[in-house]
Amino acid sequence: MDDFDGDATELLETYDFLMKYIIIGEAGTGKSCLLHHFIHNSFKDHSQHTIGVEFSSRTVKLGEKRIKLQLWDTAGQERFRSVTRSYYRGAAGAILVYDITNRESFINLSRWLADARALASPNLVVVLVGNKSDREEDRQVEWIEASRWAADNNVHFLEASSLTGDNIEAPFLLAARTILLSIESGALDPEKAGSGVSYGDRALRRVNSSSHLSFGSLSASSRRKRATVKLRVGKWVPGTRCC
Ligand SMILES: Nc1nc2c(ncn2[C@@H]2O[C@H](COP(=O)(O)OP(=O)(O)OP(=O)(O)O)[C@@H](O)[C@H]2O)c(=O)[nH]1
Ligand SMILES: [Mg+2]
Repeated sequence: MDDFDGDATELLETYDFLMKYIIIGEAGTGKSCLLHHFIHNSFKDHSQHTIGVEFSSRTVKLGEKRIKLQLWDTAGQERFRSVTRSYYRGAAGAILVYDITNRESFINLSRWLADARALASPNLVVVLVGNKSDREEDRQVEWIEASRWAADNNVHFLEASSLTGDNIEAPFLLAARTILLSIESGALDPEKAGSGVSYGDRALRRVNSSSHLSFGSLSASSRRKRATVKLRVGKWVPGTRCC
């Protein structure tokens, strides 16, 4: 946790950007556990199927920017599909989860992605997560196959374990960094309705005082001692949009 400076319980909730994320994928792939580990830094014992949608949030730091993530953990079960879909609207980021020990959850990814792209922000940033990487002996989906699928579908990809905590923060930070870069390039306008991002009061104050938002700290973040974008993406997909 040294390389990560986020605290969901902070009293002084100032932030530069507010970003909406959805966590999607088949039932039982470990979405709730992934999110629980990200928020509480521990494995969620005895996780039950999510009923509908559950909300949580955490503020993270990327370079000089404080970003509040609004996280919508959706139920994977088919019977909740119409309810959960209604939460896709205006999401800036999607964490798309499959279980590396369950081939079915991988086969169905296309459907999840199509739904998300149809309903969320037009600039939706998707990070594919192959969860349960601790269960190597039960693996049914090879890393190379998933990385090809990710490249073909223009999404980021990594494997993680909600049990051990391995790579648990990377998907959330990676999506945030990609979204920030889109804002910087002008591709994404936080003031546009449905963008999935809005300015926090910290950013507005800065805009007022300088009329210009600088993201220089992002690209320089890896050089900074307190850099927070130290993503462990060893299993990265060459040619995808980030890093
Ligand atoms: N070994 C291992 N088990 C995991 C991991 N993540 C989740 N699990 C287990 O997988 C099961 C399902 O986890 P959940 O987080 O509830 O799954 P979900 O995707 O939220 O399921 P729905 O809410 O029904 O969509 C639970 O029994 C967890 O203990 C992991 O990284 N490794
Ligand atoms: Mg769940």
